[in-house]
Order: sequence, then structure tokens, then C-alpha cells
Amino acid sequence: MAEQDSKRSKTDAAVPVVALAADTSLTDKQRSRCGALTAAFAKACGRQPDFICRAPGRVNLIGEHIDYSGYGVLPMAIEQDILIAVAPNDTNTLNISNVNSKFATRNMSCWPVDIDDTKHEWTNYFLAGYRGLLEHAKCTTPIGLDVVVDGVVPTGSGLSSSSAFVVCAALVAMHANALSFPKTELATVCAKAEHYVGTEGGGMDQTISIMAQPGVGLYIQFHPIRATPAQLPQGGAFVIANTLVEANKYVTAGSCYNKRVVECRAAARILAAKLNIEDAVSVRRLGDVQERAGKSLRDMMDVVDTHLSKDDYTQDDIAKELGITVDEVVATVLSPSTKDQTHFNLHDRARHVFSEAQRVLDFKDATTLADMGRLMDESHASCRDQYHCSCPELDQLTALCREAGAYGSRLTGAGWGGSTVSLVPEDDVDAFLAKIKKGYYEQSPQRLEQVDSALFVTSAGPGACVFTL
Ligand code: NG1
Ligand code: MG
Repeated sequence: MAEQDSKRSKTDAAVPVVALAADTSLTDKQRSRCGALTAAFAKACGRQPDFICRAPGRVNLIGEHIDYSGYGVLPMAIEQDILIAVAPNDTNTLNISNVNSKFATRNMSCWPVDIDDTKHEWTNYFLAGYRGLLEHAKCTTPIGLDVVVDGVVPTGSGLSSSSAFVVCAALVAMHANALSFPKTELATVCAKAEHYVGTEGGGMDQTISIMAQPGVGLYIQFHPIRATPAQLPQGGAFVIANTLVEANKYVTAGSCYNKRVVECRAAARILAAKLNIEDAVSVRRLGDVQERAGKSLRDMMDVVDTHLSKDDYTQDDIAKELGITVDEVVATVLSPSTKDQTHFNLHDRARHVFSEAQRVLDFKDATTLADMGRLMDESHASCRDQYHCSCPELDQLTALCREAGAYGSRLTGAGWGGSTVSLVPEDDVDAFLAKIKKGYYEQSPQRLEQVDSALFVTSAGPGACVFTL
């Protein structure tokens, strides 16, 4: 096993398992949280935990809403994370509690586990990662576990608290049952597992949480998952500012996130037909259309303008374009959560995807902070005007960040609320933070109360791991 590991590339090794006492990557804050979590576990479960799993949230620097179309993205892991303390029990039950008492404890049989994705229940994220991992491992006799969760990635903030939780739970199931998978395989499993919560996301968030490396961004490509370190800019700092508008993109999944996924799928199917691509019905993603058409991203933007109407498409319009029935559209293009949607904007969604995919490549190759900033601004404008996933507060806050001296500023994550990320001259960070505090957070007592966790400079942290105690 060890020898096999050494033959694997660094990114395809298994998630590290390290003794907590010996780990050097933890910040003081994280170390003291591990101590507090161990004490909370002892109080709740009457014994010490065996191990603690850790998975970080992320900030996406550029490449929004394109992972599920098959295009590369460029996120980095942040310090904020989910920790889960674990010890086996001999009762074949799964007992899940949280250090924060607003999250109610749940007890259930450890196998099989049901997930009701119509209910917004906090433990669903745990169960999604847990079940996805065990199903992948074909493990139908997992051991019973007591787990206590401590998460500090703000929810609905675009910093991927959900995937950090799913990844952390998969690690719990893996380590507790003496299983092990390489990181890329684990990322693929976790991306699919999060669909149990009712979202149809791409794999960006789970992949960065697992594969992140300190000090660098990660250029992540999909099908199959590949991750390449991307050097972060010299002289620039990334600042996160949360609008504090909680993004409820999945509570109303049919009308927001999942709708974008199916708009992209419908656009892909229609473009494949228009371009006479062989076996066009098998096309699921805009990235497949480009690949099979053998065209550049810039050419694909012209293809969109030529072949897709700027008017909304109804289910009937999509059926006519594809030469199939509305029932077939529902079955092969839409999804259970979007089957009742009536109007689909295909032109603008597809235009965003191809242009954003090009911006990721340009950002990766950019040589100046000013160029990177400009691409971030363009990304925000495209999210706002073509993908319609911004909100007034995101527009206001990114504008304020630009005024305050950022090279560029954009929404990060799915949008409709949540956070912004700005590229700021390193030497001006303090002045920048002061201006944003005054211009946004001091505008209301509710905002000001949360400014310390909402506005911060971030640096690229390490990916997920298991700490033994
Ligand atoms: P967040 O912001 O974490 O909900 C979602 C998707 C990503 C990606 C981004 C938009 C999940 C778990 N995450 O992220 O895959 O599509 O939106 O770029 O669905
Ligand atoms: Mg999420």
C-alpha cells in the first residue's frame, strides 16, 4: 500500500492521516477548536474521540457556474472549515450532534440511511457524504459511530460550507471503516454524493476541499478530475467580503441553481443538433459540444449568437428544436426539481459559460494584477447580466471594492447572495478593509455585528485531512 502510494502523483495520493499533536499546518485557532471539540465530544459521548476529520471551505477566484458544463475553474481553500470528531459505538447507530445547539441531534441506524432531499435538514449533508462513500466502497456493514460536528464556514455565503461538510462526512465514513481512496476518486465520489442533497452541482467545491495545497490556487479540470497548482499573484491579496444576504439557492432549487444546470443542458443539446454533431442526443454539457465541434471558445460564442434565440424558450420550443416530445424533454433534459419550470434563457446562459471558460484560461496566463482584476470584473458583469445570479448587494459591494482600490472584484460561488472576492494591492489591504467596513458594514447594526467573520483577507490553505488523537 505504501509503495503504491509513493508511485502515485502527489495529488492522487490518499488524504493525509496525521497525528494531531504532530501536525504543523493547523493555525492556533484551529488547534484550539480541536481541543474544544474533543472536550465537547467527551461531554456528549462520555469518552474521547478516536479521530477528527477536517475539510475546508473555498473561495472561487474565477470560473463561475461552468464546472457542470465541463469547464475548468480556479478556486483555493480557505482557513474556515468543518471539523468532525468521531468514535465508534457498538450499537450499530449513527448519532450525529453539533457543538452549536441550534442544530438538533439525530440518531439513526448506521445502514441503510435515507435522505429526504425535500426537507432542509442540516444532517442531510453529513448523510450525503457518508452514504455516497459507503455505496462507492460497496460497504453495507459499516460500524456504528458517534460524531460531533463543528463548522465555521458561514452557511449560504458562497464559501462552500455544504461541500466542506459532505467531504468531511465522506472522510469520516472512509476512515472509520478502514477504507482508503486516492484523492481524485474521493473527489468524484463526493461530487456525486452531494446530489443526494438535491443539488445538481459540478465538482469544483468537493475537489478543492480535498485537493487544495497551501499557498497556491488550483486549476481544476473535469471528466476526469485533474488539478494543477496555479501560482497566486505576487503583490496582490484576495479579500473576501460577505454581503450577509443568505443565498437560498437550493431551498428554491427549481428556480435558481438547478434551473441554470438544465438551461445549460438544453442549450448544449440544441447547439449539438444545430452543428450536426454525430449522436447529438448523447451530448449533456456545453463543453462536449465545443469538443465535438472542434471549435475555439471564441468561435463558440459566435455559434451561440447565430443559433440560439435571445428570447426565452418554453418546454415546447425546446421539444420542437430537438424534434422530440415535451415528455421526452422532461425526461432527458430537465430534472425532477425543474420539470415544472416554464421559461428557459438559453442564449445568455451559454454565452456566459463560453466567455467565462475563456476568462479562466486568460486569468491563469495573466502576467499583471491589473489584467487579473479586469478579468474578475468581466466575470462579475457576465454573472450579473447573462447568468442572472447576482443580487443588488453583490453589485453594490463589488462596486465599492473597486472604488476602494481593488484591481477587480466579483461574486464568488453560486451567487444570489453570499460573498465577493477582490484582488487588492497587498500594501493597501488595511486601508481597503477600513473603506469596506465603513462603506458597507457600518451601514447597519446587523452588518456591523458580523463584520469580523464577514470581511477578511484570505490565503490559500491546505486540503482535507484526518487527525488521529
Ligand atoms: P456554492 O456556492 O458552494 O453553492 C455551487 C456549486 C459549484 C459551482 C458553483 C458556481 C455545489 C455543491 N456547488 O457552489 O459546483 O457550480 O455553485 O460556480 O453544487
Ligand atoms: Mg454549496
